[in-house]
Amino acid sequence: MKKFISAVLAVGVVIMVSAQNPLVTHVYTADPTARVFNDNLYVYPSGDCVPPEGVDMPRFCMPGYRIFRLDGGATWTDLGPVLDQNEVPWGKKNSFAMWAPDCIGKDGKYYYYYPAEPLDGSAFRRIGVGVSDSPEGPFVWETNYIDGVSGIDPGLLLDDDNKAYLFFGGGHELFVAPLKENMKEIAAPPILVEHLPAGYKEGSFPFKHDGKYYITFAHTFPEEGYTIGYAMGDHPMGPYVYQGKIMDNISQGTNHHSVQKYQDRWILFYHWWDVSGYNKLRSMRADYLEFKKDGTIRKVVPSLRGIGVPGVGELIQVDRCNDKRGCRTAFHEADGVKGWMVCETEPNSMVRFDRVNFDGAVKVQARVACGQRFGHFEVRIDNEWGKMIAKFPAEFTGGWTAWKTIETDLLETVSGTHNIYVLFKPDWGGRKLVNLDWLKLIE
Ligand code: FUB
Repeated sequence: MKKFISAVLAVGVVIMVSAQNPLVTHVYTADPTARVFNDNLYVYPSGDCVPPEGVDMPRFCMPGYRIFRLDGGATWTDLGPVLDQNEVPWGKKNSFAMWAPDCIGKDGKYYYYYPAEPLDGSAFRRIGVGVSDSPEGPFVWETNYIDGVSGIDPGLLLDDDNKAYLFFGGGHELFVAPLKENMKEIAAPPILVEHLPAGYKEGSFPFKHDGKYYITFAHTFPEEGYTIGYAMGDHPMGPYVYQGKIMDNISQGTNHHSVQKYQDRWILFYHWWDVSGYNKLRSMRADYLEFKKDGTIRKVVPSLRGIGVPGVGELIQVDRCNDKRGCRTAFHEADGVKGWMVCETEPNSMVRFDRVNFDGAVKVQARVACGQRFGHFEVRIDNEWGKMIAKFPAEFTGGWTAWKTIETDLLETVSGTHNIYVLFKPDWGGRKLVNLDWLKLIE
């Protein structure tokens, strides 16, 4: 059988980026499936793009996939492209139809599942698979799609007995089929996942927790639009019992997601389009998720803060704060990169940013834009009146949009993880102190 390896990954494009929510902003990413392999947290998203000139794309415009790995506490490394639309052996060229993928590890091999538009016109989408010795690829792509499966959004479950199941489907129905030992064929025809509520459903994601099987799915209610719902069962093939919503509708856009445990905490990965302002140019995000004692799930409220625990050398994006008082956060564009800043920093205003890892830090940097010279801002730990660990005088940078990185020594050695409080103190009569983009600990 003719097979080929995705050559693009071999080019080894590696870009380091760092973020709280959204996880990355240098490319649009959607449908994030997170997996932990060899203690590393990976995300396998799809990718949105602005349709190239001449491409008439009323739906999502999605040319291919990339892989991301969490390095340190808050740095998502872009491992580069993994599969381009025109490398799909059985796919229609330039179809921009590379919707939500998944990846699963079994017996030392990694299997990457993805939907694409088939060349033979036999369905809207078929699902293909590639295999690799590494979760980072390169993958050897099967020459044909999985026979007997047509639909979108593959979601994989590997049970404790090493049997695998493929969930898929988008529309009013979701399906599940057991996979053969080879992970490339289904072992029995797909069956309907029954007893789910009526309405449009897609993006099913199966997982197991405390002996129970869960299936989560994007679900639309007529008045509310996309939400994330979930159901629980005692067997991977069902029956499942609907339990309610994990996330309310956050905006009129899709809500494909995944649920993953990493370093003892459960995380919901999902996407939103707040960066682009357009619901077909999405950005992946993550927030912590909690189970109640009876195994049901507490609703997740989307935050800008997300899950990152920045340490030395990583950006502390204080604009994605846990709490603030007397100041605002707003979009700005610095060096061509769109981001957020803390601004309108009135006397005694404050931002709180939880979970910063101080191990090894001796200095702290701040990215600021400032149009005056009076007052200072200070960084304290643990509470607003806690130990002051840095003090920055207001420094005129050339104006409120002229960005500059300033640096100072930490006033005390701090170790471990602490919540930080940034307090803005303009001199008497000053209305605002500084625009602050980020802080960074330095060794
Ligand atoms: O990203 C394209 C499609 O939109 C996905 O396959 C669906 O789950 C929805 O997110």
